[in-house]
Amino acid sequence: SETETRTHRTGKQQNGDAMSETSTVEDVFDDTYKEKDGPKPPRMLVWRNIILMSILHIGALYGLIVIPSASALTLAWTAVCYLISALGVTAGAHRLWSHRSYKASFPLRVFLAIGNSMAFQNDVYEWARDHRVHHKYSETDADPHNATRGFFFAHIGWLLVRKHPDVIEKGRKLDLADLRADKVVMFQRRHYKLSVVIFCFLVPTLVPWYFWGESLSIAYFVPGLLRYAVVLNATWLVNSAAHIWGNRPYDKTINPRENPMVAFSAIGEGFHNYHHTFPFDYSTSEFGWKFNITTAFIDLMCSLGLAKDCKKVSKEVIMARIQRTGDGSNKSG
Ligand code: ST9
Ligand code: ZN
Ligand code: ZN
Repeated sequence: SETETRTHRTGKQQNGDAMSETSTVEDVFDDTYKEKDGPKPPRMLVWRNIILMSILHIGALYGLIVIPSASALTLAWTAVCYLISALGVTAGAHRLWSHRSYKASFPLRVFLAIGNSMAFQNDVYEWARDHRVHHKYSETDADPHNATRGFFFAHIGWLLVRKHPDVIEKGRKLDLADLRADKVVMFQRRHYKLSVVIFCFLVPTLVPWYFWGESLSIAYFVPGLLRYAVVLNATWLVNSAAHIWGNRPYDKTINPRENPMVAFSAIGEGFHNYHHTFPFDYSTSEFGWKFNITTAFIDLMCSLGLAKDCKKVSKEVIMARIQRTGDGSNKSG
């Protein structure tokens, strides 16, 4: 059921690294792209998104205020929803579908797609397409959340304006055949809106109401809106904070950084200097389960026979890279 895709040599490899790793997707930085000269296209606000995102965040603030009135079970359920939706992004859209860093069986892919709809961050196909252009054209006009445009743009601003034409132009040239061949990805894309209504809003709200008599309002605002907004912001911090603050032990020539606080809230996705250096590593980090629930989850899935073929960079390659391009801050030596 898993599709094999073309194998690309990594750009870093051509630069003379003693690495043998290859990447199966177009997630490798392309240093041949040059931004177009001349004035940048005007910024075009998308008022619909500005209004919806404002309403969401006001609703989430209200959810924060009513936390003391929520039952312990509802709070536990909120944590469960956080975890499932976060895994749908980290283990699903990111490590599996954007980077193909491991292989997942059909039932696991169904679970991850449900978690992904619960996270409501665009369908897997669109998410992975934007994410592959982000890696390939990092910090340029063709990067959807180009962090050189500042914290706000990288965090949420990019979802409130029309995309730079280069994002779409370069995105259209990406090879996404592996995604189109995945029936779970295409099914989620076809039924995306309905799946979001069910898994992002109805299920989080109705479970506490039906099973332990929580008020519909608290169930809607806490495990529903507040949980959704927190997962969004934890995700966006990888694009904003982890592209601005932190050490660069693996490659000091790129912007992405190691940010432990982001790693914690994004269940393992804040080791972002490592991740942009070795995008195909299933763990997105050198340090195993440390701040990395997602890696623990994938390892558990492997032990249950639901996942396999995890790609991992060897210690020797990591050490050689630290020596060659690191900023000297690494503590693993
Ligand atoms: C959200 C996404 O929040 C978050 C992603 C974060 C990524 C983080 C990565 C970090 C690493 C992983 C860490 C995970 C940590 C998780 C922690 C969990 C605790 N290539 O889009 P349109 C085409 S979403 C090729 O309308 P505009 C497109 O197909 C939040 N083509 O562009 C279309 O073609 P056609 C909820 C592309 O008009 C045409 O272009 N969702 C590409 O500029 C127009 O597309 C929202 O808020 C591409 N890359 O509008 C809605 N892109 O016409 C967000 C586009 O032929 N989106 N195309 O069909 C929008 O409303 C709009 O996209 C827009 C831009 C307003 C932002
Ligand atoms: Zn990044
Ligand atoms: Zn990535």
